[in-house]
Amino acid sequence: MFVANEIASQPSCWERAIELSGAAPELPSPGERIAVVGCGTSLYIAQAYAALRESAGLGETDAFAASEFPYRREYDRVVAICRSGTTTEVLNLLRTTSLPTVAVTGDPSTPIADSAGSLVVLDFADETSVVQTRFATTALTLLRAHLARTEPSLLPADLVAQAAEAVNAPLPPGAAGRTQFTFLGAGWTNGIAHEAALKVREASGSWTESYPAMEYRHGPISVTDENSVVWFFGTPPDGLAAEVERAGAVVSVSALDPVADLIRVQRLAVAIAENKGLNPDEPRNLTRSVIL
Ligand code: F1P
Repeated sequence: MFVANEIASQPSCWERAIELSGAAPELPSPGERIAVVGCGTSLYIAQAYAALRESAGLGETDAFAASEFPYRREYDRVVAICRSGTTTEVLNLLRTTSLPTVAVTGDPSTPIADSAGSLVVLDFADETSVVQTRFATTALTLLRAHLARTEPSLLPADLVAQAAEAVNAPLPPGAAGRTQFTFLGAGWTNGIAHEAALKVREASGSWTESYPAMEYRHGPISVTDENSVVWFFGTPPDGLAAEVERAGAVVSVSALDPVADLIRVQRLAVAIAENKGLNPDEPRNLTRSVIL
């Protein structure tokens, strides 16, 4: 199974990304007004990065699906995230915008090389799998480590060790046998929650949802029962984890860094697929790169 090996290789990929972040002058400087774009997983990584950068006061940062870019707005730079280097919406945007662009990609031998103004190449984190795991987390670690050069608190000093812990950490007992999965975040971890939901959806063909944690009380909790798993990234709002547990859900609250905790979700996605007799390397109706 390709995806299981790619999941396990994340600690060493993150280590290389942190090293590379010191030698990536193409990435935005503090104060620049930037737009970050991607599709699918890459969009959710863009959302996490945008919220992290803006909340740290490092510059106005908006995230968009590449298909939804607001062409009338002015930005100092567009940052595109694209593992394959071939996703149609990303290439269209890079080719049509007059703004300066930089792309973070896994494969510099693809059309993105001629479409973006500059490239940051994470070929060491590229993947064989359709379902993205290590490219996404490595791209986020690179971007986060680059921000941490100005604001060190954004990157835990033991992040790589936490990733190694997450590769082997126990999964919530009984979670892989459940049928409905909800991921909750706040601030920058909303992007992580969306990516977690996409991962379980893609790899295991399960019904998944994601919300800001405080929003869960405003409706979604009404369908929580003994078929549910509810996964918190970061500290849950007061009383919510207990409330969700009372409703019958398996609850995950972890002390790990949220991106390290995403590794546990990737492993959960594989475990659910195996329980259902599915091959997570062959998600239904999905291709490694979506070309329209
Ligand atoms: C975008 C994407 C992935 C998805 C699948 C198909 O890829 O939608 O998010 O998991 O692999 O492609 P990319 O633009 O980053 O290559």
